[in-house]
Amino acid sequence: MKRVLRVGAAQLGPVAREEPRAAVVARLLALMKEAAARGCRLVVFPELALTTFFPRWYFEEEAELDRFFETEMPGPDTRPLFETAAALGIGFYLGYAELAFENGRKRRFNTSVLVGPDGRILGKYRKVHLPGHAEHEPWRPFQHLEKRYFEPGDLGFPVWRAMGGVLGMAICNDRRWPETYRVLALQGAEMLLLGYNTPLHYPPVPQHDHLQAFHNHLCLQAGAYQNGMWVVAVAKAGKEEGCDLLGQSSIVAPTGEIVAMAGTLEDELVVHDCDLERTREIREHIFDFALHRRPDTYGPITAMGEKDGRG
Ligand code: CDT
Repeated sequence: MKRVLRVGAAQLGPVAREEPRAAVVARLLALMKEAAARGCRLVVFPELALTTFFPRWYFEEEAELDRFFETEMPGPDTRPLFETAAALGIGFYLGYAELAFENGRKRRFNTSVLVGPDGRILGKYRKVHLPGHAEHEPWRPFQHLEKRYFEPGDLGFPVWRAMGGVLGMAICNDRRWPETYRVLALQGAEMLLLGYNTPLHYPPVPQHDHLQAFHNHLCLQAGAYQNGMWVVAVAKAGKEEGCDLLGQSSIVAPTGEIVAMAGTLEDELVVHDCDLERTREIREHIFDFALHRRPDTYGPITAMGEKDGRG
């Protein structure tokens, strides 16, 4: 018997630095309504979906940085997303910059939430693998200051039983790390929801620029196949403030096949009927974890060492 979750991957085109939240939310609402009209029960938006990809700038003033962050979710600008989701009976994943006040201090995370079809937050994820650099590097044509502007996520990789399946979340650079998928798969995740902002130009290793699209699919397809899970990966795409961002928003089956992909670098919805039962084809055979894994030999993966920069 099939267990189908119809999902929409809601790619966004560029968001301008001065574009107001309300304008972006209007774009997200249009995609959400289209997803609901096409029968989706879940719609996935990109990483840091409410603003331009601001880590590309070095800000001297904290107030300049603060304006890209949300102090509450939902807040006044984002509440229409939650209300519309509830009215339409559709769940969603949304990436945003989170400013939290915890243990008496300001904390910043690159965050996503999973919202149920009743408009209530089911779960939160904070990006674990933060790429880029912490100091201003003026030699770069644009910055990638995620290590300056965010703390590494402190919530691990939880899974949620929702919408008839077991769902996990990750954000952008997390998709390049096999541990992300495996930790989720070991908890039974059947589908990974992931938003991303990937510049085509990587200043430290420009000889890889022509491989950005290949590396994107390489990671998504390997992660899906080796862990027998669906992957819904959604880009913010196109030329954003002079920086070219990869598109290619994709839905990948547990076999590693790309079953749907965006064809533009603009706001675009890609829909697929994901049969969550298909995870079994992989997990009960070639990658039957209980039968074939040898965790007794994998110790160095979780041991902290000098090469982690934390040992
Ligand atoms: N947003 C994000 O994580 N982007 C990175 C860019 C490459 S590393 C500077 C990515 O992994 O796509």
